[in-house]
Amino acid sequence: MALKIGVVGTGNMGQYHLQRLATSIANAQVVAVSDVDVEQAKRVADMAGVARVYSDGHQLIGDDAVEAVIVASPGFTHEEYTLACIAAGKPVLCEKPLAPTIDACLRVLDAEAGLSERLVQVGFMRRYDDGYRAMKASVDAGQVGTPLLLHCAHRNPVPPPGFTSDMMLTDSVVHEIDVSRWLLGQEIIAATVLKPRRSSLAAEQLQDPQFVLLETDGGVLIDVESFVSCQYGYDIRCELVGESGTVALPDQVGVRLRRDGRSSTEVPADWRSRFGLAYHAELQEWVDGALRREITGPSAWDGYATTAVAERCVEALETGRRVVVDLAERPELYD
Ligand code: ISE
Repeated sequence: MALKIGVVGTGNMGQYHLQRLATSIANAQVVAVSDVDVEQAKRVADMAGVARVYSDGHQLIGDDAVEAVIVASPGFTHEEYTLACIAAGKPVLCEKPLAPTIDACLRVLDAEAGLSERLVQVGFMRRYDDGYRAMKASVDAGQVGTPLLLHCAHRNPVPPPGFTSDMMLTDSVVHEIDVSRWLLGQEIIAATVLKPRRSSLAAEQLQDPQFVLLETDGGVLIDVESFVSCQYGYDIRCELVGESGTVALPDQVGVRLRRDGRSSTEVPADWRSRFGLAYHAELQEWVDGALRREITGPSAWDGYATTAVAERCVEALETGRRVVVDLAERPELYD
């Protein structure tokens, strides 16, 4: 039996998920879409053969034909739609961020924490990447001993129009914040953001690159280079240093080409090509979990903790100071 899904938001991410759901995800059927731009929603619905189209996400969530919801609308709308899904008792996969502010995330946590089951999953797809999963398996098996340091780089060739220095933290580094917490099983307790020399190729308004230093409650130091105008491709790196060895993400090699005296591999163009398989695994596991009413992916707590750290990173960028992250008490539902 297929899970009947409604997709809120038919922009880039909504269409990206829809296409995959329509072509390669088992046991899933998109039955409704919504977008404030209802003409666009109709075009997307026609292409995907979806009959029910709404201009208001709340109507979609209230539709009895919809059993589970993907929220892929702009970040500032995530709180209201996720709260509506919780109130309707429907599983929801909410694209990151869970909500753009700490207070908004806490409202979602409060709404879900009183339930006996989790309904909310946040779209941190890196946890579904084979490379990161292999790293975590290695760390958990004790192959490199107690973790001490984590070195990360997040490089985009060029930023999208309107990208800001703050977004380098809240939109990009937020992935490293989530995946570090998950790899280490630790929370981040402080953040410092340093400003290296600006790239002359960066857009005028951007402090690019940035160097982020995070401290965990287990004493691990995490450094993240955020560089969104690196020019050459989409490059994600991660190496964990433990007491007895190191473990790192593999290069995403398609084929290795040797010619003209050189040996080369391609660098992915963007996150879609780099994390396409991870997005697939994320969706399939979410669909399977929603059918069993057992949501296991990144939780509302993870969404809250990452937004909390990202907000403190923005403060650290602005002030040049080390900023402490104070998390709320974690509700039992997330243990
Ligand atoms: C974008 O929003 C993403 O989520 C990508 O995964 C990330 O690599 C990129 O930097 C963000 O802007």
